[in-house]
Amino acid sequence: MNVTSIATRPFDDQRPGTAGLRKKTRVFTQPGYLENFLQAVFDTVPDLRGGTLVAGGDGRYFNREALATLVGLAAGNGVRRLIIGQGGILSTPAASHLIRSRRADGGFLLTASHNPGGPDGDFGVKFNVASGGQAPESLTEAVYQASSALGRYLIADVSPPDLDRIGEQAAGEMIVEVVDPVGDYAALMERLFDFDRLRDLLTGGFRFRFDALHAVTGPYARDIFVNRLGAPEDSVLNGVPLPDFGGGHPDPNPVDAKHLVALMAAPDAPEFAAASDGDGDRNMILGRSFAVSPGDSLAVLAAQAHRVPGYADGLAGVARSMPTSRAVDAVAARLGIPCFETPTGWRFFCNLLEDGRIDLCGEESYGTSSSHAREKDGLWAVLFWLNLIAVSGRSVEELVRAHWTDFGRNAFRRHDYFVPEAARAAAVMEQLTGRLDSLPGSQGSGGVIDRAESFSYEDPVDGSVSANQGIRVFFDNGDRIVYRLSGTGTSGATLRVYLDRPVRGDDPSLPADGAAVGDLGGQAHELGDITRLTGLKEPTGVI
Ligand code: VG1
Ligand code: CO
Repeated sequence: MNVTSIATRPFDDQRPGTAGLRKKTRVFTQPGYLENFLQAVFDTVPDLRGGTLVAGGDGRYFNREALATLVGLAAGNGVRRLIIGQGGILSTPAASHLIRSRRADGGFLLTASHNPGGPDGDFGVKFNVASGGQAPESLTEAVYQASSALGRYLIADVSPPDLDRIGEQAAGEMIVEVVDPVGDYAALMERLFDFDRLRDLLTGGFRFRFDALHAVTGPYARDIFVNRLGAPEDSVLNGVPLPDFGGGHPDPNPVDAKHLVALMAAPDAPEFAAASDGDGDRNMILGRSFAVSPGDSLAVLAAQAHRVPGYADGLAGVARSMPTSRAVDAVAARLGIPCFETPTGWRFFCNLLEDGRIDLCGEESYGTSSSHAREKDGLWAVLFWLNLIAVSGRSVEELVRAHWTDFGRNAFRRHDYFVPEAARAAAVMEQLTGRLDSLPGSQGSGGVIDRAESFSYEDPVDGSVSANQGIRVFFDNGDRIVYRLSGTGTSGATLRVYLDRPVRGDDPSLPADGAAVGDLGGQAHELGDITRLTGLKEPTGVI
């Protein structure tokens, strides 16, 4: 096998964000760009030499070409075995599971998640470690440092494998093993959920729709819902993965997937609808004319987990990202289990999961999962909800409203401000940071500010500290506002403002959606001086 060392110049923008390196596709297709980043990972994780690696992606434009490059780099860097999903496809949770079940030394996930795909869209690469979890901050930082000083990459001259043929092929001295991307994952779901009850539900007249949004979950949903559970064929919408996701924005939330919200508001609406994102790790759950807020979803799943086979023995603990609504905290308190609060990004849950401290965790950005994987998992959440419906005989709305009555409710909404000039978004954070000491005592429209601080997290497992993870402002009436900058965008900057207002149980005078936060968004806008600093009079996105 001929390995060539190719001289390269470093790129200065390869610092991974909230979940991997995400850039415009045209940035990734520049000569040497992908090669450099992959080489920086190989240089930073020497265990990959002689080891086993998993690779696959969400099927977006450039997926196959990037995998061909990875094959050359992996062989050139001495990887012994490279396991790839057939057709280059692996959902993020399935890849995490495969890394774990095959005891691989790591994996490359080719995805920019819900960001649009195509030559004018986005592409991304995420490196996951041997536990199946996202690389910790210390590792992504080391990769960035390596990328900034890179002078060469190592590539083997091997013919590209046939990614559509299941089985082993040689790529020089490396073995490429093409595997069914769905089978192992579906079998894991069968172990966690009551498939008999689910089959009874889905073949018994219960009408449901799962929208794969032309992204990676199509083949998974088809195998699980149609083949294994007997649901009618038309239960799975947009089930064929397309390189540009059919021109859509594969982000499962009521704004980007408003066609599903409309479907669920129609007179002949099915009982249940759900969707997942580009790489299959997010989920949106809808009942008839009712959208489940992600923080509520996490809280309901935690409160009801004992009714589902995989969690019948109880939960060791739960966790939520800091900006996520505090609904699950009340459940943890009732169950007498710990509730951890982590910075945004799934990587911060991974140590807690690995150490057995938590079993369920979630984020406000439509991400929920459990100790069965080290990534969030869209289809898992859908199956969990269906399992609860099957055993309780209740609808989505009934389950959520009963939860509110029992535990109280945290109304939640996120306001996003897309600011083309990144420095103007950063200015909002800077001026708030400068005022942290003087904010307590000032009066908002609902309450007085109790506490204002920049969130810093100390990982209880490895002691690492992550500072500046967002600014949170607490009011004496229970309201909470959080400000942070997005770390997944590929242009400009997005300021995220998270609004959390505790309200009385199931109060029929309040809207069932995020509008129940009332005037908190206006207060947050004023407090952040957002109009003056960014020029935006209102949020560019409300989710
Ligand atoms: C966003 C979400 C965050 C999520 C991340 C990756 O990050 O807010 O909760 O973990 O996306 O999800 P940010 O930095 O833009 O707020 V995914 O499905 O895009 O991998
Ligand atoms: Co995703």
